Amino acid sequence: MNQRFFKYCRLLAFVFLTITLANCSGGNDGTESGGEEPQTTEYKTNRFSIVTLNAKTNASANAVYNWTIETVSSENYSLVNTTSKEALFAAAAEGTYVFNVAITDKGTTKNQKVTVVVTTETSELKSYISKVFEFKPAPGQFVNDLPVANDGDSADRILTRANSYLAKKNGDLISLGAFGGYVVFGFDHSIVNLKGRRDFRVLGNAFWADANPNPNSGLRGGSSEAGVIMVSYDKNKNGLPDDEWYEIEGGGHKMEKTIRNYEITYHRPDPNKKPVPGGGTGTVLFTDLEYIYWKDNQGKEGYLAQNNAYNHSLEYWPKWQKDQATITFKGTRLPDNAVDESGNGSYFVQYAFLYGYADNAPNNDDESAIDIDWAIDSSGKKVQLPAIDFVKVCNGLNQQAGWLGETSTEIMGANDLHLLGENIPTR
Ligand SMILES: [Ca+2]
Ligand SMILES: [Ca+2]
Ligand SMILES: [Ca+2]
Ligand SMILES: [Ca+2]
Repeated sequence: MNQRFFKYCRLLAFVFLTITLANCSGGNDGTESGGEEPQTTEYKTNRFSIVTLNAKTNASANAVYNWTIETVSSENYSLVNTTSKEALFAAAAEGTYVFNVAITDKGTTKNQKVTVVVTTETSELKSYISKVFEFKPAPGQFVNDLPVANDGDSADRILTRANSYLAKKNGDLISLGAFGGYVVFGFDHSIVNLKGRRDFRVLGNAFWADANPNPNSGLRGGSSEAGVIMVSYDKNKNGLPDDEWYEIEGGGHKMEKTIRNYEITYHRPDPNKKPVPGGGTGTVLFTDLEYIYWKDNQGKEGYLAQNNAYNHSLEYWPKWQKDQATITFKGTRLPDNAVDESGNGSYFVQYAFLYGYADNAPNNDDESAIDIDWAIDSSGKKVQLPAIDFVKVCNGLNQQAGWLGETSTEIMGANDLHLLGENIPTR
């Protein structure tokens, strides 16, 4: 075959490839323009989606990479892994984002431009939860009520119900029960980690006390039932929350009494056991002080007490788990935060941790908003995430607060602050 003809074929193939890729709007594939060692790579994507930017090179495994900003049309983007061959990018605003990647290999440095063209998505995105993937509350007062569980309900039916409570604009409360109970949910897009700003908020029913008997406490408190928040992004791109989780390190994480890798096992109450009734406060009486036995991995044991408050069922064990003799949960346990400020058991104040949890500060308080930059890995090291797709909330408190019963995180939704146009600086 003659060389010119061969060159012509290659050119044709290249033109065809370019047209095909250019037609793939919204795709995440890079299109190369250049010869064997490409100088410019262009990516096209939508807002609120994570793209892996790849330095196209034949450099050796020892090559060193350094991604820097060339020109960006807005600050509403995130670029992480900037010293790797592959960087991760996500933007909350349309525009053109140009980066330079310097590749140093065997003593020489080559520069390459990587351009990302971000366009607005074609279908409207929801600022709120799109799907609940898992709902596993620990036993508790409001389990079987929030959401409603009936005898004979299957775990699948309860998950569907949890979806009907949370996956909408104005959600309804669900309770995570005692320590460790959790829920996992996701969004129809990635929540971008914007620099210097908080990115999302988990909605709960926390409120500040308006009549703390101790006006000198100097701390904010009321009903604060901190749920520890974990985040992840869909690294394996299968749409499921089966990727690595990173915990949001809130104010309580830095307190001395916080216990990492706390583990607790609850034992299903024997329906024939003799209740151990106790006193109470006002109209709320303890019908069984030794209702649900628990044992933890710190050598401690105790009971969830049963009370007869009018607003919940007397059955604390999840009805859809009636065949399970025990339920075990693991996670970070925060220090107890409930203080009997009345001195006679009538008025407990649950003091809020400074920041970084669910159901800890009221929904209209900036301290209920979370910066993805607070994420840490399992060894406690800070991680850089471009955006997140999934959130897990676990009750972080193992505490009985007198007649209020066990402390239980409630949640009623979550919001992407960027999609809502809320601009809350980080701390
Ligand atoms: Ca952020
Ligand atoms: Ca996944
Ligand atoms: Ca609660
Ligand atoms: Ca609550």
